[in-house]
Amino acid sequence: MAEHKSYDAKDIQVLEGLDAVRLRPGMYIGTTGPKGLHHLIWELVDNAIDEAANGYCDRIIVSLNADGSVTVEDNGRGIPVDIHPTLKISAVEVVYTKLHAGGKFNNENYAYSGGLHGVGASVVNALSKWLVVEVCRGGKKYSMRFETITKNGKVHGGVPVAPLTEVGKAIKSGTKVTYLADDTIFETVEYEHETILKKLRELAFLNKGVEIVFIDNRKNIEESQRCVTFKYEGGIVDFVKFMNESKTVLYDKPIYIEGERNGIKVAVAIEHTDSYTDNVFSYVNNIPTTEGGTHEVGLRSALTRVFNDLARKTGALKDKDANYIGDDFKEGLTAVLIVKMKNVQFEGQTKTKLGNPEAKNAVEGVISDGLVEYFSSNKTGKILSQILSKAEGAAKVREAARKAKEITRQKNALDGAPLVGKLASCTGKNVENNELFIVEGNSAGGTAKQARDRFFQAVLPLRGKPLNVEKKRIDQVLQNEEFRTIITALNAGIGEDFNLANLKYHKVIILADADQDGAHIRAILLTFFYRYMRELITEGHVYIGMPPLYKVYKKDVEEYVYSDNELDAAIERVGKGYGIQRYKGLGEMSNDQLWDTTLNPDARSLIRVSIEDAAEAEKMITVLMGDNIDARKAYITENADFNKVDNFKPTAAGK
Ligand code: 0RA
Repeated sequence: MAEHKSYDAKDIQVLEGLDAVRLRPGMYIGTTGPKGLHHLIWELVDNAIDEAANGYCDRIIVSLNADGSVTVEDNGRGIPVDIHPTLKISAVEVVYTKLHAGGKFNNENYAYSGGLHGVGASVVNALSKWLVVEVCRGGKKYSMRFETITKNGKVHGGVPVAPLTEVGKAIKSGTKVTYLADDTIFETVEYEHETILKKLRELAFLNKGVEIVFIDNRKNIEESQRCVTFKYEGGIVDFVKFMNESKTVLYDKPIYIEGERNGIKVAVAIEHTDSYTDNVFSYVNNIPTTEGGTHEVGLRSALTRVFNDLARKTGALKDKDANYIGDDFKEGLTAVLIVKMKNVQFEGQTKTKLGNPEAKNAVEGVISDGLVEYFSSNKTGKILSQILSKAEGAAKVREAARKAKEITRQKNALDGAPLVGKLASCTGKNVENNELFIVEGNSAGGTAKQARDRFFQAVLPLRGKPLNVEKKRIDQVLQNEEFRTIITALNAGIGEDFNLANLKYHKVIILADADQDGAHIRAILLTFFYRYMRELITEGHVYIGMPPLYKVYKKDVEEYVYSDNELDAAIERVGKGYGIQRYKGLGEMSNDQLWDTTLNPDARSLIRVSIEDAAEAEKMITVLMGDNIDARKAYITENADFNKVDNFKPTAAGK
């Protein structure tokens, strides 16, 4: 390799920005865990997507290379190579060494970019051991390399090895970036195939017609998974169809509406199914808005207003009838909403909630007009009547549920008795410290009751599998004893009445066996929380307890092992003459063992459930328990090992 003549001191001063990134990576990419690592890819892909969104590029290739580096390549115009008038360095160099440099080269269209939330390619450079960019533009090919170097005992990230250099001719144009993430910065530099696959598929749905290729050339990847191409000419209409694959739809073709108001671009695809729950996904500038926000409020208002009007006009609602509410049209709704706008403000716990008030009116306006137009045709009458009768059913059940809830409330107030028998509550009164263990099975529940610290740990054993909430309406859920017990124990209500302020336990810990049944019970409980107590998850109160799978022991050493991957290492540590005990279920453990491994806050490991985990659990339940047998078979085959603890990725390891 060539000798690394870096720029002189003056240039390193210019690089102070990048050193700041290395000093506090969290400020720029959120975390140095797996999420932050993957953020590097999204940062570069965002830039390529911007180029595609402006119509200059229709193919993006993301490759995981065998040496651990990542390449992101596009066939856009190529990053400009001319010398910046004041900085006296090439535009390429500016892009990779200046924080937030992207804007300087922006034209008007470019400003919608997902890159708005992005901190730019320079952050990727700062956090890489090396980065090489190749640009093809104007018939020429250019290249530039950056490295993280040590100078006078100090580490500097992303230092140019030489200025941008012409290296040959080019027929087409485009940009190709390859970087190696710095393993001294990141907790792990292992990329997750599945995470990248999902995200790239999502981006392909959101950017119709753009071909996105994912190549995984790492050692352990099966031949059949090495190369995947996504390209959806139908965009979000295809996305909705994809999500409804395992469901029974009420009409064949999703309704698609797009338009622009006050500079805000809006597009939505909508399709109802016979399910009782909804799946609404929204994005702002390609960024998922998991917590919703003003644009979703606009969508809801449009649906409520237009469908109520149409119900009156067609006589589905009589003069004496009350209007439907938004939830009635949301039942069974699958929708993808995308908004593109400038000056985006994100709010909420995870900064995934759109705050801009102007987005509500724009979305509501575009979608209302679109729906009115769509249903003014005489060809759409049947679709309308399907939607209206679905809403009518929802409204009836809403009323029934209200009554059922009233009964439940009265019942709970009257006979706490059966509950007291099951729930072993704790004596401490500080709800912030208190923990509720929801334990699979009576026998494990009994052990947990014996083993726990009664001061702050309560135990609720579940007898069998709780009712599968898929395909159940809220009134049926409320009649199920297991769920009633959970609702009563948590004390915070359910659905619209859910109020976190009344929560009795700030940690709700699901404790199930590490087998298929246990995974199923976990998924059912998560789906229940996701649907009826979502805040419990978004506010970080739900955890998965991790019982050990094995104990490796010898005379006076013993080591507990929580995943198959760790077993070999533990055996090695314990050394010759070891024995192994395998725990098939929680019920096999003694009081002391359960305390030492799973209950004791100083020793146990908990996984905090994120909203993404819960959504994933719901999806698993929908597919596994839903109507579509083929989809179910396919899912089971693809995800045969649905015990994997990492279905529930740790977002914050709790103690
Ligand atoms: C600004 C202006 C121009 C190209 C780009 C940005 C650009 C940036 C990236 C980042 C990754 N791939 C990219 N492709 C293009 C070109 C302006 C012009 O040609 O006039």
